[in-house]
Amino acid sequence: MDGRDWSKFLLPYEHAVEELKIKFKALRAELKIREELAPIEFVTGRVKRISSILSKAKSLGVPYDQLEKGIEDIAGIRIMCQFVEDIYRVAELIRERSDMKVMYEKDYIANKKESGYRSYHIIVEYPVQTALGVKPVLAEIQIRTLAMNFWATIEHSLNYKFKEELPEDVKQRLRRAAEAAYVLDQEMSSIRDDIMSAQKAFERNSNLVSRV
Ligand code: 0O2
Repeated sequence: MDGRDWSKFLLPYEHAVEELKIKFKALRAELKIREELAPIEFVTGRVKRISSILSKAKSLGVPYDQLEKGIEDIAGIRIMCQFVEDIYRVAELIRERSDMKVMYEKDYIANKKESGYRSYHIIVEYPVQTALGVKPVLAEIQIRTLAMNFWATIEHSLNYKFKEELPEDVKQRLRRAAEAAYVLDQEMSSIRDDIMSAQKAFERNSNLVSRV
């Protein structure tokens, strides 16, 4: 493929990322109005770089004429949540949508990756309206807490700097850091639960007092 062919190939993915970002940011805004503790903190998106598409295709053995089906994260969306419970809530909201079709899901929270990586991935098929008609493209939606994102961002950049040849002791420390991030997530959830229970008890007491 030359530069022009790549631009044509990537166009629907660029549209998909832009549209999905707008849609999930709108969902975030709506939930912020409707709910006291909205589940979405922030949303980002990117189209995979050509060099990354080619190296992933090579490592997965995907032929160039099968990139659309073989590489599922050319269009990528990230949704960051405050709490682990919010991740499953957002996944449910995605399943209920009629503007995208869930193809499959990967729960790297219940089943963390060897590196220590945790996130919830949903592969969706999203219909992009092009000048030539509807073009369905695959997009990967990664849903994670702020702590999971903190860890994944740093681990990714360290791997990139060291060309995926991190020394074993560094990998081990990163795995431990991933566990520390997960313990932090659990503690934050527990603090939230305690505050919510205390607030409910306070509201119940206030109602009783106002009735007297
Ligand atoms: P980039 O730069 O984010 O685009 P598998 O064959 O199952 O191991 P597969 O099929 O590539 O992996 O899909 P998977 O597991 O859903 O992971 C795809 C993306 O998840 C990655 O994209 C990363 O964004 C993220 N990810 C997965 N594992 C790790 C990890 O150990 N550390 C970090 N930081 N991110 C991870 P790319 O293409 O690797 O990179």
